[in-house]
Formats: sequence, C-alpha cells, structure tokens
Amino acid sequence: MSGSRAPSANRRPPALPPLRPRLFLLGIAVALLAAACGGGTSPSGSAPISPAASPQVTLKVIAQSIRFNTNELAVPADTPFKVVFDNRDSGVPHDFAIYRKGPPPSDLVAKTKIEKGPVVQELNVPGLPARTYYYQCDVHPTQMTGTLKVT
Ligand SMILES: [Cu+2]
Repeated sequence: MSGSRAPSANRRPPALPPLRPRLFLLGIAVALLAAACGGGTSPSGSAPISPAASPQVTLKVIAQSIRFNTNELAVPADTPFKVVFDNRDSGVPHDFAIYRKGPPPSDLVAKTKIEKGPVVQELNVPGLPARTYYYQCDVHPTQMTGTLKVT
C-alpha cells in the first residue's frame, strides 16, 4: 500500500516565530525608556527657581520693639541667599521686604508675608547684581528700614 501520505507533507514549515514584530516593539520600548530617562533627574514638584540647591549665604534679621536689629546688611553679588527673619514682637505684624530703590521703596525684589509675631520667616532671594538695595518692614516704613549692600 502506497496510499500513505508522503512524510514530507507533514513537515512543518520552517519555524518563524513572530520575532521581528517583537523585536520592533522592544525597540520602541527601549526608545521610550531612554526618552523618559534622558531628561535628567529633576525632582518633581515646585522647586524654587534658583538653580542652587540651597543658598550658602544666610542673613539673620530680628524684629523687636518695632525695630530691626540691624540697618545694614551685605551679601556677595550674583549669589542666592536666604534671609531668616525673626519677628519677636508678639501680636505685632512685620514683614521683610527688599527693594531696588528707596526710600520711598520701589521695584520690589522679594518680601515675606506680613505676619504677626512671634514668627520666624524665611525668604529665599536669587543672586542679585551688585548695587545698594533698600529694605524695610512695609508695616513700619519709617521705623524699620535698612540698606542691603550687594558687592
Ligand atoms: Cu514692622
């Protein structure tokens, strides 16, 4: 009997698993991953604008008896700095505001909120070009004033 089918008919076609599409998709995935990771590692959220992680220069200013403890401050130019403003006047509102010109104050650089003491506020200020600035408490602009020298 020669009715049996030729064994060759039973032969499977050469195995070709869908390797190409897989590789293609893998390629896309790798590309996407690379794109996702390629943008650097900037932390999410509302980071301050200043590129420096945290200012190295810190000024301490105390408000007490409706007076600043100093009427002259100095910082290096083009260097972000932080003002720690310690309002020790219980129940009395103060703020700390830096202006490019004054008095009278104009061209605000940065300021804290007006808040009743006792409270300690922090003000982060970007690097400033060298010049003499003016600062005051906006609530007491005749009693609480000073000069900020950026050099
Ligand atoms: Cu004040």
